[in-house]
Amino acid sequence: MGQLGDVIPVPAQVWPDPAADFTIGPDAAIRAAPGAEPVARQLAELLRAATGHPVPMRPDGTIRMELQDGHGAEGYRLDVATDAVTVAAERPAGLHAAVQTLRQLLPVAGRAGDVVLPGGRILDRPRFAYRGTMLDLARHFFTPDEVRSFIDAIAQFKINHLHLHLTDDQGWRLEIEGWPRLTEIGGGPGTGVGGAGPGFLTAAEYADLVAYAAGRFITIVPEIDMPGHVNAAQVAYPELAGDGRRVAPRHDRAVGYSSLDAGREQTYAFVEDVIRAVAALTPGPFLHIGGDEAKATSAADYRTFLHRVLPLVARYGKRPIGWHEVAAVDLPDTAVPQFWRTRAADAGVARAAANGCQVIMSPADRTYLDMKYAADSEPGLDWAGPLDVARAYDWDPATRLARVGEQALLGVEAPLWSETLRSLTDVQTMTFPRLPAIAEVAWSPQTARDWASFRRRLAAFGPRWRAQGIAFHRSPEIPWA
Ligand code: IFG
Repeated sequence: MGQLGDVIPVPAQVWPDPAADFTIGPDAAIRAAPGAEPVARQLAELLRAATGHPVPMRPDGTIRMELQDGHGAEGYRLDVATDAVTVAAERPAGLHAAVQTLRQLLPVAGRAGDVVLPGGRILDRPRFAYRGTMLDLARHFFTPDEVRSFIDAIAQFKINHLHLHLTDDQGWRLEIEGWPRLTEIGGGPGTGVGGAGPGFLTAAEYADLVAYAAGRFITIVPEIDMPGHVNAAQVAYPELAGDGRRVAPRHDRAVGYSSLDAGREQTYAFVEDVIRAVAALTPGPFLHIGGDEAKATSAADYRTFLHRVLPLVARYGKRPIGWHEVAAVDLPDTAVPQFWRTRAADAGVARAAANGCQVIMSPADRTYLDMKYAADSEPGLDWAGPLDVARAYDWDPATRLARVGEQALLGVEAPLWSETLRSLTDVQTMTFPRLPAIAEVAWSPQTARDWASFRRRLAAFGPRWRAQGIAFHRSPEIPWA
């Protein structure tokens, strides 16, 4: 049995009490307060799988789930005593966070009979509200089932946003009403890097992923990348290529060669149709408009484009997120620049932060999960240097970018670009174990974080991921159990 605090992300406050262990026996039952039932049912399933006991929901249950004020949107209190286990949170998301903590205290092997939970109290809440990862479906498409299994895996580490990179030069992966060729062609055979990534999400499949993620308290953030990274859209609709020239499909890894025409009204009719359709399918508050690497767009046209498009996102009820280049214009304070380069300072982002914008930190040298683990490892790119587990762990988002401090941070996101990925196994191997490191950076107090403790806690996940069928990189940095 692990210790009460042997959890990733490490909880904010832990008071172990070895005299207060709780045994989940054959008569264990769960009592859920009104509103706590859906998460209580998730806990019941986990306890049944771990013990083999029936663990029914009963009013006299000694495993209690309650809703009470004072814990913030995702915080919780967990009390393990000999006679009862009590989980208290202000919102169901906090109850769900407590369940992710509890499940890490359960034995890896299922149906283990009676299970002893380590006694004591945890008082926990996240440092940052936005704790995300990103899956690039454009360079290589992953099926709804593969995305659902990815959602299950990341939810265990209290990740609460999944950014889906749906469009790029090599592919368009979400069907848009009124623009069928975007996916008929942009999601058709031969699309993707190396042509190995065909496929697309129907509106219904996307809506199902949104619901599936919400059941695990994960908000989907859809990205339509523009004005650059649009070759797939232009192949499908040559009129979007400005001078109407026919555009050839692209399967290579180059970036920065395509641009919508900021001077044509047709561009904005297209963009508005897309934003309207994506916003209608997305209950979450954010819509990502990309904005990165617009090297084929003049600086003046880039600003013209943003001045037309940012208000469209607001008109359809969403907060715009953009890669940090969007900070070239004065952003509304509802807009969220996502910093992704490796530099130590960025004047645009600092200005946006000074003007009240919140920032998502995705410095490539610390968070890009498509970076190789080591110079000689496959798959992955290496332009931001190899990224091993220690580098993904050993940084502070509040001091990473000059003049962008704690108060300006919405949170942290670890993007996984798929140019070099060809399977769900590749996705899992690049994600685990680095995403748990970044999840702890995003959830836990900086003062509670410690590499020696983290690598020991991480080692326990080897058997857990094997039991779950999740591939992971057996980094030599970690003393795997
Ligand atoms: N930069 C590009 C991505 C991808 C990435 C691979 C951003 C915001 C390099 N843009 O990162 O499309 O190609 O590491």
